[in-house]
Order: sequence, then structure tokens, then C-alpha cells
Amino acid sequence: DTPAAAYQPSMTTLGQIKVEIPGRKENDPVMSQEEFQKATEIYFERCAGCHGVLRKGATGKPLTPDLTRSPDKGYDYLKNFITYGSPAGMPNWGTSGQLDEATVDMMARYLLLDPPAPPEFGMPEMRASWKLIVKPEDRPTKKLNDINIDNLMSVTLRDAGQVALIDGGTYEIKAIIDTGYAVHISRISASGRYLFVIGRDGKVVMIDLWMNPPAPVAEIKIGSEARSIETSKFKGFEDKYAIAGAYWPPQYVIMDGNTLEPKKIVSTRGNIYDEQVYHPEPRVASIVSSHFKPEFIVNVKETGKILLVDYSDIKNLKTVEIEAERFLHDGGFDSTKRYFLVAANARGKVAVVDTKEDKLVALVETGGQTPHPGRGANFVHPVFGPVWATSHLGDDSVALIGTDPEGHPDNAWKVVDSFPALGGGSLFIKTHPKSQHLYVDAPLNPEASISSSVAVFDISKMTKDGDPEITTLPIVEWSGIAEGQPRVVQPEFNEDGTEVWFSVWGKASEESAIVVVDDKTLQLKKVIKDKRLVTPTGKFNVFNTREDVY
Ligand code: DHE
Repeated sequence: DTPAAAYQPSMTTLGQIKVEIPGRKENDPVMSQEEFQKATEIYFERCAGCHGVLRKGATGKPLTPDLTRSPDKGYDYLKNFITYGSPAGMPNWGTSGQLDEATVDMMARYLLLDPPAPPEFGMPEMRASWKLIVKPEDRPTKKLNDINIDNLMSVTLRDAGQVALIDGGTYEIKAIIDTGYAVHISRISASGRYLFVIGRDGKVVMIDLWMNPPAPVAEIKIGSEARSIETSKFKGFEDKYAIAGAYWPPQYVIMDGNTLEPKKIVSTRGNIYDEQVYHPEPRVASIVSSHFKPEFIVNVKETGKILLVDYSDIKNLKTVEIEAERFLHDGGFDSTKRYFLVAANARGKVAVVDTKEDKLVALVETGGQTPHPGRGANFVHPVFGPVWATSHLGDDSVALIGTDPEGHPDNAWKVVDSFPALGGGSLFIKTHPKSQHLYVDAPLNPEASISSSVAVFDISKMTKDGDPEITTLPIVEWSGIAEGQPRVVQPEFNEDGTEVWFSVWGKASEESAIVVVDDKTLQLKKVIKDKRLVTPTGKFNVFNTREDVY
């Protein structure tokens, strides 16, 4: 796989939706209904993540027929582009063997036609999918298991459509739970009792961690493509609401935090923040929950808007709409939890929102290509004071942004330092308030020696001048997996900040593992292997996720 191909939406269920060829025009390429259905399926699985379902473009170029049929493009151009790819990130689907010649030909013809719009997914569909498996009154009134819930790790088993709940103290797998297809992330309710998981297919599963073993108590589908889920955290609203964001249809939904009953669906369709031109597919990327107000912070990718959604009265919903930057993706809080930093990744910027004042305070150019912080990493730099860090997908740089406008006003919301890690293709960066180490992965780097390792920096030795020294941890080698080319992805700390966990992410047919490293000594502490650990990717420590510690 090329790095870009590895980051494709390779597992959606959108393609299974039946679509009709939209109004054929004269001279349109010949395409049977059967071919159109097949091509739509392939497009949704492989192309929509970057180019958008309606082909309006995001990380990838727009591909609407006015452009694909223009004199300088057309069938041959498209066929070559799909076959050979481009240095800008388009995968070489043909020469890599992922699509055969006949399929490339079909896809080139398909792109000359109007894109079909998948069906909407509103309240009737949502309610029909909603299952209250165990009613609140039938749930345990106290914790029935002996699990130390705060140190539990919820591990995404991507291709199995499951999560593994692993005890952070004993490394024992406490439960394997079926969730959505190609499950994406886990988040935790403010009380710490309920775990919420969302799959790419838009299925949300709510798991009661008090049960023995922990088990789902409710589920719902909130759209046909989704990535984000969060719960209300403000004082007085603990466990009251959950919110999920969809890619298709572009919308978010506020649900009852005890039952997942859908309460309110809000479309994110509207105008792009700067051009003020309508966009039909502004997807909901990351969502976080404010600690300062009863608000959800909803990041809308294509319109570049950050919505501060006040959940104190959802019948009279108030929303602050912040003009930020296009292609908002992932982000997290600074160490005080007052400021939220989110990457507008295709624009090379990080937007900073003050969640106390409900205002944009800065748009910071990171100096690197395609910042991808996950939730980022907060630490106190010996010279620059409190900083938040991001790594990059497009190059090897790590950028540190000052986050202390009171104590270090000259550094606030500026890139105070930037230095190289192992290589491009980084997705996640992590530290912990009790750690002196900063960990940077590079799972999408084309070099196996880089994607199988992780870079560590000693925070206490960081200076004003010169790049900090890199210590390389050979995580895949430590896992003892020799077969295939597994990638190391997403560092995550245990509750007390003494260990850091890495996923060794192999193919579904190959062995994977979780490698636990002692944060003080940087020595291998434990390799967790089990037949059931299929394609582990994200890991979410209950305490750190709930409290936004990173
Ligand atoms: Fe993710 C977070 C979207 C591919 C692993 N991913 C997110 C978030 C979004 C997102 C919007 C933020 C959620 C939040 O905080 O509310 N991811 C997408 C995509 O659109 C993309 C590029 C393509 C796709 O089709 O899904 C994509 N993501 C991947 C992967 O290929 C990864 C590496 C492996 C996997 O499991 O699929 C992956 N994404 C993750 C992880 C997080 C995440 C582990 C949470 C990180 C965290 O620490 O919070």
C-alpha cells in the first residue's frame, strides 16, 4: 500500500446503498446500471474519504463533471491519473495492482457522470435503528465487576468491528465487544461509567462498564458514514447527552446520554466560511466537550466552521459559529482545558478557540505539511513554557505552539520551535503530565524501518537552539512479529502516566500486538498478544480520555 492508500476510507458500507444513474446527458459514456452501482461502491470505499461523496474535493481535488469533462481532462487523463497516481498523494491504484485495468477504465468512465447522492438519514431512520438493549432501570445500581475502570483501555479492533477492553494493570482482556463496522474511536461519559464507540458506518454503541462483563446497553445508527462521538462533561450535565458527528449525511445528532435516544439532528450544510459559497457536504470531523460551559465543540470540515453548540436548552438551541479555516480535522485541549486547538490539515494551520470566551484567538501556520495531532500533546518546555505539540502527515516535523498567554505572552499561539522526528506519515503524538517524554509515531511512512518504530524526545533536555536528540524505539521488533509489515500507531498512556502503549497494526490476516513501554526507562515492559486482537489501532484510556489528559 502507498501511504495515502493506507489512509483511505477502505471500509465503508455506503456502497451497499442502491443508487440510480443521475440524468444521463448526450455523449455520456456508456455505463450499465450494474457497472454504475459497482463503480459507486468502489468510489465510496476508496475515493470519497479524500474527494468527498459529492466529489466537491477536500484533501483530494474536486471531480465534478464540469471539471472531469473539461477539454484538458477527459477519459484518458482520468484513466492515467487513476493508474499512476500523483506525488501530491493520489495513490497509484493501477500500477499498485489494487484496481485492475478494467476497473480503472470503469472508474474513469464513472467520473464523467454526475455523482449520485446517497439517501438522507433523518429521525425516522435513526429511530428505526435505535435499540435500547438494557433500560436504565434494569441496569446494575453498583459496579458488579472487579475491573479498575479508570485504568481500562478501550482498543479499536478496526477490521473486526470490535473493541477490546484491556485491564491497564494486568494486561488481561476483560471483554471483546461487537461494535460498528470499522470502528473508529471511543469516548467516555463524564461519570466514567459509560463507554461510547462509533464505527465508520455510523453505528454508535454504548457500553456499561459496571456490568460483569461490561456489555452494550444501547445502540443506534446516526448516518451512513461517521467518525466522531462525545458526551456532555460540564458540571450539572454529566452523562446527560451524547453527540455524534456524521460524514454522510453531513449532520450531527444530540442523543440522550443514558439511552442514546435521538433528540435533535442538525444539518451542517451551508456556506464556506470565507467564500460564502454553498457547500452540500460539510462533514463533521472531531467533536470535543467544553469544560467551561455546557457546550459541544463541533468541527465542520469543508466549511471551515467551528460550532460551539450550547446543550443547556436543546429546544432553543444556541450556537456560536466561528470562522476558522477549511478542512478542520482533529484536535484537543491545552493543559488548562480552556483552549481548544484543531488542525485545518489541508491548509497547514491550527485554529485556536478560547472556550471560556467562545472566540477564535488565533490561526497558527505550523510550518509543516498537513498537521495531524490526534488530540495533541501538552508539556512544559524548559525555555518556552507550556506548549501543545503536533506532528505532520506530510513531513517529519513536530511543531510546538505556545499555550500560556498569561505567563508567556510572547510565545502564545506562535510556533516556538519545530524539529524533525523520524519521518513523514505521522498521525499521533503523545505525552502525559507525569512524563518527561514526547512520543511521535509515523505509521504511514513508506519506509518499513520508520513505520515500525517510534521517536522519543526527552522534554527536560529541550533547548532554544538546535534540534532535540531522537531516541528510536523499535516497537515492531520488540513485538516479535516478523510476518508482514505492521505499522506502529497511536501512543496512549495508562492512568498514572508510567507506561505508554503502542498498537502494532498488521493486516487482518496477520498477527498484531500491543506493546507496552516503561515511560521512565524506555524499556519494553509487556507484549500483549491474543488471537482476538485483530488490527488494533486507537487505544483510549478511560481516565485520560474522560479528563482530556494528553
Ligand atoms: Fe481517524 C480520530 C477521521 C483514517 C485512527 N479520525 C479521527 C477523527 C476524525 C477522523 C474526524 C477525530 C474524532 C474526534 O476526535 O472526535 N480518520 C478519519 C478520516 O476521515 C480518515 C482520514 C479516513 C477514513 O476513511 O476514515 C481516517 N483514522 C484513520 C486511519 O486509517 C486510522 C489510522 C486507523 C483506523 O482505526 O481506522 C485512524 N482516527 C484514528 C484514531 C483516532 C482518530 C486512533 C483517535 C485519536 C485520538 O487519540 O483521539
